[in-house]
Amino acid sequence: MREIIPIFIFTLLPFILQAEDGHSFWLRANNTAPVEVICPKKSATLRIAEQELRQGWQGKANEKITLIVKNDNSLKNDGFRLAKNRIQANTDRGILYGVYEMLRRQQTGQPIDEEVCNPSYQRRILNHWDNLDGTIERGYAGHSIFWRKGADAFVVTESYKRLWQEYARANASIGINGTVLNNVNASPSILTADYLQRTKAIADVLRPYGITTYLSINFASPQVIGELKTADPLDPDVVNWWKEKVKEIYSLIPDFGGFLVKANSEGQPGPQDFGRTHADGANMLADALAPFGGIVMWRAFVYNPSDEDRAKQAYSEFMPLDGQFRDNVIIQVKNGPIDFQPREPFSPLFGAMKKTAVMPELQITQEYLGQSVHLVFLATMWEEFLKSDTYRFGKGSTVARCTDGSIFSQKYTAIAGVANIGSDVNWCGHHFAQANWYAFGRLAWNNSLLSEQIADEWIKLTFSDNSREGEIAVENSIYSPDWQVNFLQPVKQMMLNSREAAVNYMMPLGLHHIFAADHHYGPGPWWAPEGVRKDWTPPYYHQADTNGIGFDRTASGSNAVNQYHEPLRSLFSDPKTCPDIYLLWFHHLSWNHIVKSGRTLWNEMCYRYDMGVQQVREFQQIWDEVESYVDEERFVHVQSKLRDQAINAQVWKDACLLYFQQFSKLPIPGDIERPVNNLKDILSKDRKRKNQ
Ligand code: GCV
Repeated sequence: MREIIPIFIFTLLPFILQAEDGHSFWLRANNTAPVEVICPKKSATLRIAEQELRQGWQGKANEKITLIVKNDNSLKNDGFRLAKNRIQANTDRGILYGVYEMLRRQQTGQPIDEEVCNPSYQRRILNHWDNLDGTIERGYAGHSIFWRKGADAFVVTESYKRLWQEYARANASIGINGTVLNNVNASPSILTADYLQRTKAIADVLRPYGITTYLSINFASPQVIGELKTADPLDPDVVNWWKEKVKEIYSLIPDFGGFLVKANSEGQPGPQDFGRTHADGANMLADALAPFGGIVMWRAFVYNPSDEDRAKQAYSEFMPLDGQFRDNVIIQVKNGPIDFQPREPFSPLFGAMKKTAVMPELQITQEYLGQSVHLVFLATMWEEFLKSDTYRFGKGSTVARCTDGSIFSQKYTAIAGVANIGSDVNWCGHHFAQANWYAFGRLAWNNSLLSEQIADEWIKLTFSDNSREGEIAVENSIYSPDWQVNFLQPVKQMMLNSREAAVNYMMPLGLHHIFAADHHYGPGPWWAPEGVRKDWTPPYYHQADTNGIGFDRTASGSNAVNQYHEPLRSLFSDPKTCPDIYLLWFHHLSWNHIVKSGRTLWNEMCYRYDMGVQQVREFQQIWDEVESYVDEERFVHVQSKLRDQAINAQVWKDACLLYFQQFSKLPIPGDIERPVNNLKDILSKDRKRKNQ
């Protein structure tokens, strides 16, 4: 148990909160007392572990902490055994994670009891969609921290090294142990000598923090940079080209992790260009990587403009290949069957592939959730996803258990998150977007953590001040009942409600992909210009007409329900049993259909959109009321973002209701606030934005 130190709340001293820019992530606390660290083994990673303990120690003065690397069968991979004055692990990396856990517990007031902590997934990986010219696809927090264009593109300055080190430290502190440095829409140039040298320089900085480096590759690389006539995965020259390339990479980066591949998707080249299958392509790369211990993360995000419902295509493509992949291939599957929407049911591929390793891909960057403007805490969405029961192996076959090795064994288990990190000083553009980076790491480590606990930890670590005047805690301490009641509780509630609020004001009741143009920010249910692929336009997804709204995915429609295991198939098929949250995902229903609340579908839509707007207005109030607990820099920043979010939420509500009203021809219920924007003006602003 944590020693209880007498703590009194000191309220008389003048109280000034230090301005903060968010760059330190949660690693803000300086030690409150000296600590002696004993670590018999020496390594770069252990040196970091020792230093972190000394720097962040919040226990009693002059305590001794021992760090022991020793084989223990109860520990898996990077796991560690925590005790009051001791951390033990099989690996140096395990010790480092143990140290961060000890510091987290100290700073959040949790006990440090004897406990074994093993990670849910062996590989906990960030995916950066960073382009080699320094831009970031779906990045909303500045430029790439890895790549830049221009004459200095390959110069490794001290300031870059410092930034990479800070990045590595932040990731290690939440258990992330791998990173893919470049966009899945990969430039073949990443495998040329200059870029590999830079990759080596980055890998060298990340390594002591236990971060393994991976790269996304372009399947046509042998043709584009290797000058071969083909990239056919069964061609001996191509096979040899990849073998040589892999050898070259390992000569520079001996612990290189492997490749991430987007193939035959959204215009990217792939094995199907040569009449081969995804398995042929993935296995060829896997064979090249296997002698070095590397893996292939092959994405299942594939779909083409065809008559088949987009939501079905990944399953149709990959299920027939189950069992054909090498054991160092993992199929990386997005959480939902379409594309990181504010809400989707889980992808039916989870649990369905039984002889192939599968890993979840989550999106931390808020491409479809207000980007770096809206406060949306994603842990609740990920918790909903990980806990979804696939029923593949009976009740309790959750997505988490189908992917972490608990239900069927995989040689490698992994989880990926598309990063929201850029060159902005606070890394993520919005202070609260850091909570999503933090949450991804925590859930990758322990996929049964509750979002409430993650939010609780994050707020304490990010906004409290646990320094003491002697034995006296200062005002913003986690030990202050005032801080807990008036800051922690309301801010936590705001975070926990934020994703549902976004679903409400953007696309409630199972609506999806009704964004304007391809920026994926504002509403655009009407957007369907001539010549644009149908499956890239919102009407494909909402199917609104005078009869009703929603995508019929039952047996009378695309029959996507059939890809789910019973009892889900039946549950989703019947509008009476289909959960409201997925109603219009699976059904096309009349505007007067009665939903579970007893309201008509149209009225329910009006209530949900309005509720979303009201929720954001509440967030604004909550934030204004906690002003005295936050430094001015962060307070003003978040306050201004919330104002924009409130304006945007109103536009979402007005745009969607006024647009869909053209089909429903029904009035907005009398007790709901009227729209304040005209559809005409929203449409004309949207047009202008596109022409800019
Ligand atoms: C990296 C969506 C995004 C694209 C992204 C793609 C993917 O379509 O809008 O920007 O490309 O997903 O995950 O490959």
